[in-house]
Amino acid sequence: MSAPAETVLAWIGLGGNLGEPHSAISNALAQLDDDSGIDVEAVSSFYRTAPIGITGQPDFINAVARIRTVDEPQVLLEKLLTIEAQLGRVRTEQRFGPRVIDLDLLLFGGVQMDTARLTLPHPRMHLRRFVLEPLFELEGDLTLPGGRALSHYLARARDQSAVLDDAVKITD
Ligand code: PH2
Ligand code: MG
Ligand code: MG
Repeated sequence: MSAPAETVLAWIGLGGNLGEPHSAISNALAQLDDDSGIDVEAVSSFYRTAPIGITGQPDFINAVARIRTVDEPQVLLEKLLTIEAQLGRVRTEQRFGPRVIDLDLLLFGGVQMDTARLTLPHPRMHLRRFVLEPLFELEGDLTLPGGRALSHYLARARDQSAVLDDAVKITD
C-alpha cells in the first residue's frame, strides 16, 4: 500500500463577463472537482463586480474557490488553461478585456515563485477587491505568503472594482 500523496491547499480566482458567466464558473468548478488530483473544498458567493483595467465592458461575476490538490503548481496551471479553453476562452482577447471565463491561480500553499509562466502569489491579487472580498469570505484569518494578513490588503484596496451589491450564493 502506498502512502497517500501529499496534498496542498490552493486558491483559485474565477471570473467572466461574456455569455453566461454564472454557468461558466459553475461548470469550471465541476470540471475541477471531477479531476482525480483536485478536490474543490469551498466556494465563495458569486459577486457581481465592476470591471477594472478597461471600462465600458460588462460587469464581471467573480468568485474564489479553495481546492486541495496533489498537483505541482505548473501542472495545476495547465489544467486551469485547459478548462478555460474547453469553456470557449479564446486567447486573442485584449489584456484585461472581456472574457467568458478566467481561472487564476491565486495562492498555492505558502509558495512564492516568479517564473515566466507563473508568479505566486498572483501578482495583482492583493490590489483587487474582486479577489480579496470573496477570498476573505472563505478565509477571514488568512496570512499571505509575504507575511501580511489578508485583512490588511482588503482594508487598503483602492481599486475601482467595486463589488456591487448582489453577491449571490449559488447552492445546489
Ligand atoms: N479580470 C480582468 C480584468 N478586469 N475586472 C473585474 N471586475 N473582474 C475580473 O475578474 C477582471 C477584471 C483580467 O483578468
Ligand atoms: Mg484574471
Ligand atoms: Mg487569467
